[in-house]
Amino acid sequence: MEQTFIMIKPDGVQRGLVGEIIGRFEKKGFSLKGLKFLNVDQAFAEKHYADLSSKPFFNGLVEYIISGPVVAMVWEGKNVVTTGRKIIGATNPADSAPGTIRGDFAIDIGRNVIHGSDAVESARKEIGLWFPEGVANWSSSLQPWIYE
Ligand code: DAT
Ligand code: MG
Repeated sequence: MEQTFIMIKPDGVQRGLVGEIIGRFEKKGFSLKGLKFLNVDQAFAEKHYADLSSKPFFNGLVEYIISGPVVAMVWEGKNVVTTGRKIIGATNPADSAPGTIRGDFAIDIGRNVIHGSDAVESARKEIGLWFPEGVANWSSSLQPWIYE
């Protein structure tokens, strides 16, 4: 089954949105496979966002991600990468539809509350970076009520 990497950024933690965000993925029917609450350092944040290292906002982005603890998660389910991105909403909260996490809880692009992998391949890379020890092995007993 497909997996994605989801991270609640420091602003999401500070603003008390952890339960709300986890609840949205849970209620959708996705399965939580990995979860940790941690601070990352500059080198780690730069690695996570390596693809964006040439962007003018890169240094500010790294400073933001290391400014407080984050919630790192692995979620599993059918099409979870694409659907997870839809649940999160557009990168710039000015363009995120109401009903999405960023549309409901964010205003500025540099404080957009949450990260989600943008493709199956980047999800695989990000899960490897954030969860080198692996994730939990379980499957929900509700699966027959979620999948036909
Ligand atoms: P996403 O997080 O939706 O995958 P991204 O990977 O293009 O978006 O960029 C990573 C983060 O960098 C994004 O969540 C917020 C920040 N960012 C992106 N574009 C930006 C811009 N033009 N100005 C400031 N910050 C930006
Ligand atoms: Mg991205």
